[in-house]
Amino acid sequence: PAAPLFAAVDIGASSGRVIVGNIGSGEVSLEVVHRFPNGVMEHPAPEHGSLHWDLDGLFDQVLVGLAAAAEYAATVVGQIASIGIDTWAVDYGLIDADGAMAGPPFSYRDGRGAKQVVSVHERISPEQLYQTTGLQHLPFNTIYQLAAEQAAGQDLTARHALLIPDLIAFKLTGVRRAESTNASTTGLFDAVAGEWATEFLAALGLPAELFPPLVEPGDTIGTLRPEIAAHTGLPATTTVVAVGSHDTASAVAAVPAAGKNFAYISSGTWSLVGVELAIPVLSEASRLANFTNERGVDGTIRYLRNVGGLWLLSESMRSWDEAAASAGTVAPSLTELLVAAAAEPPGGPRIDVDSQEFIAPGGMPGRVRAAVHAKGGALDTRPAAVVRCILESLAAAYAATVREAAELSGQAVEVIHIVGGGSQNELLCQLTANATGLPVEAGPVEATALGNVLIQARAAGAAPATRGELRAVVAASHQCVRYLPIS
Ligand code: ADP
Ligand code: LRH
Repeated sequence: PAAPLFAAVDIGASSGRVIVGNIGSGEVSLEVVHRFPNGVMEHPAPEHGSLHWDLDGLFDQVLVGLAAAAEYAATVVGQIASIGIDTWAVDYGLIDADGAMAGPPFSYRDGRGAKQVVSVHERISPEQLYQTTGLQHLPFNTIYQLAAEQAAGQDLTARHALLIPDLIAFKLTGVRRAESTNASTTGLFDAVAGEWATEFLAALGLPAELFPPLVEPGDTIGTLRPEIAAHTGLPATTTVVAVGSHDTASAVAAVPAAGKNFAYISSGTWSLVGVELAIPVLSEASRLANFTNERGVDGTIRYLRNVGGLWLLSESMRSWDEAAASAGTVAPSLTELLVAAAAEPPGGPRIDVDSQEFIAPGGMPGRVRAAVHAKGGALDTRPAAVVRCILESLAAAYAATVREAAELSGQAVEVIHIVGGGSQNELLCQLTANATGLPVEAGPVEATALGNVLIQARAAGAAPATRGELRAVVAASHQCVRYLPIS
């Protein structure tokens, strides 16, 4: 029979890819068969101004990628056995009984959630919320976005809220499920029981059936709808298998750590900085430090903080690109910027990368400078200086977060693993080693897709059982780059 292959659909806030994973003799190899850009889009008139994801466009790209996966499988005499889907967290689409979607999903960068924080907290106190969900307070958590739907008069009865990966799985299979790692980012999920926090749905007047039944990573969601199989050329038997559908859950599952005493930084649009635990930390100190207890694969706890990320850099670059285009010039590339930033003197001004003032798009270099000025500092307009400020500030935030994660959880940390797109940023990795005083192991870049593939492979009996063994498969397949602290 043809060798089983596993297709990972991994869509981040800045780009998506469809990757085919092949497991063989203790190693895993990946073939990227399709890449596509992603980004927030502003709603066209008459609703001009609100921020959304182009879900229809993304789904078209998923289909292109799956067709490419089928074609690739044929060339290596393999067969796609299953598909796993992961994306960023918290956002969702509303689906009616017929499966129709009420407009493109909102992006968490839209300000509508922040406007509902006070009214939600009047009904459920922040202490109660944390006791049950263990979730970091972020103004865009699903719970606040749903309150915004109510405030806008949106009819939520007879509808399902499907988080983005669940929505894509629904479009592929017709089956409505909620995968638990991503459900844990809603603010409506009980971190200890591993179930929906139905008392909070009731307290907010949300329908009890708003979310579909939960599934765990490794569970089968359904089989491809016949028209999707025909369209993509995938076998009619291809299943969609739940993985850590929260991209960060898949990334953490594939951190190539050898022992237990490690911290991870999943570095992309955001930086997810923390440790893996067996049970949640729901203390008042943890709430005040704004740490989250998100669910990981195998019921683990991803004890982490969502720290600002490379959005600050990519959004700055977008501004410089726009300015250069209107001046008829060309802005420096990412590589050029990082080389120039590395030559800047250390110890310059820093910003609070977690500040809410950086969530919305637009004019990022100006906002970074304004934040420096607000603290009495000065930052000149040269892109290299701005990039150095962003990276120094990120590294300082990583160091503080790793220290606090260890203190609040009691988990010892001897090494930091950086995975995701940001693991290629040598300056950021070195600054992180310097700021933490710990060795940094960088890579793999595609940890999220690896975690996605490995959980599917394990469900099919093609990968080992324990998380440690899965991590060993990643370590055997990937050479990390090591950065030692330089004082
Ligand atoms: P997300 O999943 O949130 O879309 P990724 O994990 O794909 O994010 O990471 C994207 C980020 O990785 C970019 O914003 C960029 O800063 C960084 N990056 C990508 N390629 C490189 C590179 N060659 N060198 C340094 N940094 C890179
Ligand atoms: C990273 C991520 C992160 C969430 C944010 C909304 O892609 O999923 O874990 O906090 O997006």
